[in-house]
Amino acid sequence: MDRIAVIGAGGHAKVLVAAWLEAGGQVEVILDRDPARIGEDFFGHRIMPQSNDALKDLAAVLAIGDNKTRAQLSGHLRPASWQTVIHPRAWVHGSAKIGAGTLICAGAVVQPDATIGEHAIINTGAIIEHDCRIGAFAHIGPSACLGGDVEAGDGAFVGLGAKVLPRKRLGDWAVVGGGACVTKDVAEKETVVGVPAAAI
Ligand code: JB3
Repeated sequence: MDRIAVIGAGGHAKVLVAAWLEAGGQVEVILDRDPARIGEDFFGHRIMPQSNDALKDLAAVLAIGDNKTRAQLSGHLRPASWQTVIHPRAWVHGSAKIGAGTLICAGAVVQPDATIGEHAIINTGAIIEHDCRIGAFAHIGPSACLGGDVEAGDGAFVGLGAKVLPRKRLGDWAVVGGGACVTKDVAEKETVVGVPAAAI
C-alpha cells in the first residue's frame, strides 16, 4: 500500500488515518494549515505546513470534515493522485463505485450499484442502500441510513443517525439534521430537521 499525504490533522483525520493504517496503508506526511499545529505529533508524525511541494509524487487524501473546505482544496491542491480509503471492516459490494479521495469508515455498508462521488465521507456505521447516488464532497454521518435509490447531491450533509426514505432526493449542499427522518425531497441548499424532517 502507498505512503500517502494526509491533509488536515483534526478529529476527522484521526478517523481517516486509523482506517488507512488498519487497511495496511502508511502515512508519509500530515499537513495542516494552522501554524499552531506545526511540529505537533500526530500518529507518530510531525505535522507539516500544507504546500503543493509537500504533495509532490504522493497520493493524498483530504482529511477535513467540512464539505466546502474539501471542495475548495480539491480545486487547488495537486497531489500525484487522490487516495480512496476504505476501512477493512466496512462492507462495500463489488458493484458499488467509490470516487477518488472518498473515505468509507468502519461498520459502513454500501449496497449493490450504489455510486459515491469523489472526496465524500461515508462515516462510521452509515448505511447506503442499493442504487443510491451520492455526489462529490457529500458527507453521510455516523449511523445515518439512506434507503434504496436515494440521491444526495454534491456537498450534501446527512447528520448523525438521520434517515432518508427510499427514492428521496437531496439537492446539492442540502443539510439534514442529526436524527431527522426525510420523507420528501429536500431542495438544493435547504436545511431540514426533525421527524418528519421539515425546513428551518
Ligand atoms: O462527527 C464526526 C464523527 N466527525 C467530525 C468531522 C466529520 O468533522 C468531527 O467531530 C469534526 O466536527 C470535524 O472534524 P475535522 O474536520 O477534523 O475538524 P477539526 O477537529 O476542527 O480539525 C480540522 C483540522 O483541519 C484543523 O487542524 C484545521 O487547522 C485543519 N484545516 C482546516 N482547513 C486545514 C484546512 N488543514 C489543511 N491542510 N488545509 C486546510 O485548508
